[in-house]
Amino acid sequence: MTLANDQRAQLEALYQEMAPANLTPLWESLADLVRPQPQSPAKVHRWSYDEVRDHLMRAGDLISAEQAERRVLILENPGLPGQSAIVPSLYAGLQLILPGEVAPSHRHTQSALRFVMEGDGAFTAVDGEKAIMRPFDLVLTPGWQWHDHGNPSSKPMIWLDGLDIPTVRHFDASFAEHLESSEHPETVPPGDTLARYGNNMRPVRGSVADRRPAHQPLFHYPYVDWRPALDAMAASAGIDPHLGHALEFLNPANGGPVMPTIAAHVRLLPAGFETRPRRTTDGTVFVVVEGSGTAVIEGQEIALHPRDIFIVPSWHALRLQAANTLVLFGYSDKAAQEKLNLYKEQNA
Ligand code: 1HN
Repeated sequence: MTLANDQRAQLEALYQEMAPANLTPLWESLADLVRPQPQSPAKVHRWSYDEVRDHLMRAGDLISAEQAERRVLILENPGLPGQSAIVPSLYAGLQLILPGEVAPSHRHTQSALRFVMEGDGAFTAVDGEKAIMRPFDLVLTPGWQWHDHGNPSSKPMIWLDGLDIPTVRHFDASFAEHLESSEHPETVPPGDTLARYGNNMRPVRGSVADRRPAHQPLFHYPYVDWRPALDAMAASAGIDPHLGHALEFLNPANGGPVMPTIAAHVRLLPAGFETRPRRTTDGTVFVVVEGSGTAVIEGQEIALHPRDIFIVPSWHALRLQAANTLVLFGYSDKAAQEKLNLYKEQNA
């Protein structure tokens, strides 16, 4: 905008006079507000699992899960300081639960996923049904479902929490409640819902609504199921040049993404494979499940090692290079963006 000097001076005087009335001129910020393409404030970043784990274990010596309610280190994007956000719409943290500990039952409008990084045999109980967790299992606690965690095993358990906290904050729609007792009473035996809904089947007749919310029945996607599915796909299908072999986790109630705001998927790249560049509007959080290689994100190279966590901000082109069989888990706000007709991708 080019303005004459006296015009600029008079406008500045006007801005000062209108500020106490809570008014600002759109023409000074229009270009920032309505951009020709996304310009994410989030930065490309990788957290080394071992480094986060060291800090988390030290926290484990200093504060109990019961005291903390949830003993979590937030993975804060360096471009979004103080916002508890890993990308603008999503949160990520690493949670530690030590042998014998209980993280008390609560529920909130935020939707959450857990992706197990380490340990074996701790549980998340969702509305009183335990999902016994093993490495690289995906467990959901959809919005407004009671959840507590416990670790009856003899080893620490660590998982990645992925939540839509910044999204719910954006909509100003956060509600939360605590259960009086720290553990929800057991409603059905562990694995009951997985048997009913996890095999592409559902009860012919059943009291779905009074056991599990009909819109969101399934909450456990075990590694022992999804990992062989990727291998089978890799053995028989042509490979997608942009994704490798990729499978999305589904909500069996509607065939859509796992939760209303969050989509999650896994992908496998065979040794030596390199993907073509692809950019999407859903900034994505990735976990390296297995293998090693390189992620090239808008030209920035990131070395990938097992259990590392890295992010690809919105509209950043990603290329993946697999040194050996590379398996990744990823989650993003694609589910929300598709509902809002915002999602776009470009495959080069
Ligand atoms: C939460 O409920 C959990 O249940 C973990 O494990 C992390 C971060 C913010 C708000 C709620 C959990 C959370 C959270």
